[in-house]
Amino acid sequence: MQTMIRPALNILTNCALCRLKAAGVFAAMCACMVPNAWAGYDFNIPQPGTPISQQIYGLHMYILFVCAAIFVIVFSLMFYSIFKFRKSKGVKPDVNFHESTLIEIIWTIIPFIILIAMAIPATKTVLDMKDTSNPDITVKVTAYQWGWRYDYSAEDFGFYSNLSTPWSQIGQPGTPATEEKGKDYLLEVDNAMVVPVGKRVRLLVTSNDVIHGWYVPQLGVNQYGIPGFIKDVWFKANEVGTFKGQCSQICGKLHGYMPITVIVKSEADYAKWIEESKVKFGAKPLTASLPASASVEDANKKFTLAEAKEVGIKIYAANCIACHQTTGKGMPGAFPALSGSKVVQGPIDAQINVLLNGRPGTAMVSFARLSDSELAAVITYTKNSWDNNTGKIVQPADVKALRKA
Ligand code: HEC
Ligand SMILES: [Cu+2]
Repeated sequence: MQTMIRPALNILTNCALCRLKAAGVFAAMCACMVPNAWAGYDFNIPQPGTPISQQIYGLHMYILFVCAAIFVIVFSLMFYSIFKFRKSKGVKPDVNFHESTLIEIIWTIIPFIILIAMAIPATKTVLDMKDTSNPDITVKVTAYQWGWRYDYSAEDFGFYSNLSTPWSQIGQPGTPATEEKGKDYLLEVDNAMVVPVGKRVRLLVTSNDVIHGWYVPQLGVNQYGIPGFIKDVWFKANEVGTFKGQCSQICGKLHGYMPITVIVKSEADYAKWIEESKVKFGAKPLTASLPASASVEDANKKFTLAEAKEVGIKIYAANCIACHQTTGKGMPGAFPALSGSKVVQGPIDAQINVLLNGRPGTAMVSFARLSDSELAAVITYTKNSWDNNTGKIVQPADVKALRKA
């Protein structure tokens, strides 16, 4: 073995080209450390925005410091001993530590103290995180594949919050992205959650289908949403601002496409937002099981074809595109094409029923949670797009009639 390694080593250390290469690699490594090359990257966890995340941040720094100190002390001692007392210098051990009770006691007690010193503040923070008492406002958060719903039950309204990054930035299989990715790519939503600054906000987190996670790092919240259970968690934002997060569980095909945006407003702005939202969201059904409240206003609306298509394409983009695709061609074997579909080209009622009830046992779930006018618009859109030219317009009243039945 030795005879083989020696010559190889000689070639390596003597070869000028190799040395040049090594120098190049080293230079490249140095270049990476120039701050410019790293602009836009953060090395630490994000700046805290709540007292809890402040505590988490503090714990992170404290424990990192303890680990770094242990690392430096242990490795310096080790390398010092290895170097200073190496065999080639002819050093002979004059002390023997084998079976030393004193040493064993010391190396048990010191780590014990270190662990306790880390466990006490960590436990305190965990207890604070779980203390959801005395909330100022409560918001119910329902996760579903793939978006969020926020219910401000005390104010009698709720709304869905979906990804709003356009598909032209994301692209799809067979359809590459046509637009530059924006600054908040995959972190933008249509309707953000809004809370008042300096108030204890309690979240009741649950899920409509699979396990999701409501995760906003700067608010110090990462809470499972589990179907059939309601978990509570809280935060209190220090300052007004916008906080971004994402679902933290791998919850299916589009798990990376369910961002969270929380906007913290001053108390006056929050009160204004509540009033506006009552008007904007109040008329919609609260949950899929309460379709009766689908608004009366909707039912009186009469769409023209152009109007319905204009609204419909937005509803389609937010709710259907992931499976049936922009092209309406779906994905063979998994999601049927709507373009050319007999159901879509066929009678209005049959298609409304598919949307209201879903197809049990398949990925096509009920979309009864959309309002009458939203469903009317999206159905009209599918009936008059791609290869479908039925000219049929579905009106909110048509949806309402079948919803009641
Ligand atoms: C999670 C994936 C998914 C989403 C999102 C989805 N669908 Fe579907 N859809 C399906 C699947 C799967 C079927 C086929 C069900 C079956 O096997 O009968 C289907 C069937 C349909 C059909 C019947 C087509 C036919 O020819 O039988 C229509 C119409 C339809 N979807 C419309 C929509 C609309 C409109 C939306 C948006 C509001 C939507 N779907 C959202 C997966 C989805
Ligand atoms: Cu999720």
